[in-house]
Amino acid sequence: MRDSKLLSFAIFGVLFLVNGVIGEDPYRFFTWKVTYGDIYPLGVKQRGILINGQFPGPQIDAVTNDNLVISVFNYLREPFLISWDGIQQRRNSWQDGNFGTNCPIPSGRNFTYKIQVKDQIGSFFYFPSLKFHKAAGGFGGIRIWSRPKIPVPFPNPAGDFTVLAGDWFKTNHYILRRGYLDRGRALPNPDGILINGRGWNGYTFTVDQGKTYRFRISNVGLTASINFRIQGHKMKLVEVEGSHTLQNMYDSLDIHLGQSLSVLVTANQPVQDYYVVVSSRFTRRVLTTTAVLHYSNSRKGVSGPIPWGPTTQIAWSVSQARSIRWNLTASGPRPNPQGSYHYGLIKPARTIMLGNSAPWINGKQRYAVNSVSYVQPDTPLKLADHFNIQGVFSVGSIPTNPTGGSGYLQTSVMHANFREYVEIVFQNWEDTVQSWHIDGHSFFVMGMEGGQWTPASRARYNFRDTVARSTTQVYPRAWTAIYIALDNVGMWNVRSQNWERQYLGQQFYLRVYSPAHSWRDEYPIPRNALLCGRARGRHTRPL
Ligand SMILES: *[C@@H]1O[C@H](CO)[C@@H](O)[C@H](O)[C@H]1NC(C)=O
Ligand SMILES: CC(=O)N[C@H]1CO[C@H](CO)[C@@H](O)[C@@H]1O
Repeated sequence: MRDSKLLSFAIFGVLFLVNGVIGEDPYRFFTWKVTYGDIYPLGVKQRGILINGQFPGPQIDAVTNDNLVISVFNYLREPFLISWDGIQQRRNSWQDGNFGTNCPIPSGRNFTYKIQVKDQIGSFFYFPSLKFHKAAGGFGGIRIWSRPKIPVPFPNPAGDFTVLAGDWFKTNHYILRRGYLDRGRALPNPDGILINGRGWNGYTFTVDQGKTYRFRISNVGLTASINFRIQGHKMKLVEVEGSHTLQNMYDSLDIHLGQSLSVLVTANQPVQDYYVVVSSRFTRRVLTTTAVLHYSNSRKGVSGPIPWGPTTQIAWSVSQARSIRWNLTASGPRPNPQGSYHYGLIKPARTIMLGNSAPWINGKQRYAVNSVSYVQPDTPLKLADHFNIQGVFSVGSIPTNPTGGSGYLQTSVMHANFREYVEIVFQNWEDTVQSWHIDGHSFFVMGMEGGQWTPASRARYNFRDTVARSTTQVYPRAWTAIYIALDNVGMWNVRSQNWERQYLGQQFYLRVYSPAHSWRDEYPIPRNALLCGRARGRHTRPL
């Protein structure tokens, strides 16, 4: 039974590769100018990072399998890269836009990303990955629509809103970076929350009474989980990072760092304006901001008390997380194992356990995974690997289980075999909520619970209808376990979505490796790849 299923996945895989010719799908072209610009999101002037003059940056709309050609012109005085959260970059970690995969676009230069949103739907976002630029903007929403013939498990909404929300600092990003992080000092608390780049009642969503709207909400913040709610309105959850969910109703939803989801909201209340509220979660001081849900014929502004968020802390959030399930009968592209709902029937080949910690190293605050605090090499790992440049990294430079030892600095790369099916347990012994992301893949969230994970914990996994997503939270002194099909050859960033932690070392790269070196498994290096560090002067094609 199990073997015949695996065989059918394999056959499907071959057909997929034979048919999956990149040239057949439509192209969409974007030209982005990245500049500094004055922004005043919390009332004080800050140097923001704008894309085509906009903060947040422009929305990307795409249909499943579209090819996106995005030319980025860097007019900052610093090197710059954009990464694409949750976009799987199949066979193509060359376009992932982290320092481990790409050379930074130098000041005054340009680079053209070529990205195919293969077999994906859903709500995602892009962000600047280097130098704490994310604290200055440079992020924007990505919507991947289903192809016209693919049924979507809910009626077409009357409108589709992107909500980019998150905590924000009034301090400029280079001071956060140079004055705090680079000196080994933890960041101060954030100053507020932004909704689409605006503070209190700064942003308006206009709706017609009686109609239903989709809100795609991403937590693009730096350090805090958030809670989202709309005064007087219930929300029907329909999608989480590309998985169509069971359509449960919620009064409010927790969204952890880097996570995205979609809800449907029907404007079924008396005609007036209502608060759209985002507040920080699990922070000592609760930060709150509001936007406005404006009924198109309303003459009455927002009024009444701002609805409270959940007052109970962890238990409420955990039980809400468990209620988020996959709609097994909804159509749409599926995560691997391709075309299958049977992720729970396949036995993982091994278990990797990742423990986060906050060690002091050489008198500086750092963050670590299995005691290793990641340091940037002088050359992107992907290029060092491709050109076989020795001494940049070594595979196996991070243990696959927590060691309990004290923290140390290392350019950490973990080995994995192409098509390996792996269980990863994120074990959190700290007092803060963690948020973990894996590039190039989506994974099944099997379970989360307090305490230490043991093999007996598997008895309480969801083997049937959990969602596949690319970012999962891990509660304080608790674990979260995932199953992941490593079906995408490349050099993939595994990171904390807390940007202070990511910047100070809570990340590493997973090198998903195939000895076949076939273009069926991984595209060749792009002709326009920037070459830097010890890859400078090499050639992207053999001479
Ligand atoms: C799941 O999707 C199906 C098919 O589109 C839809 O009819 C159904 O209402 C959904 N079920 C739930 C519980 O959300
Ligand atoms: C679209 C575009 O103008 N691309 C330019 C980017 O920069 C290179 C040189 O670095 C030019 O050759 C391209 O024409």
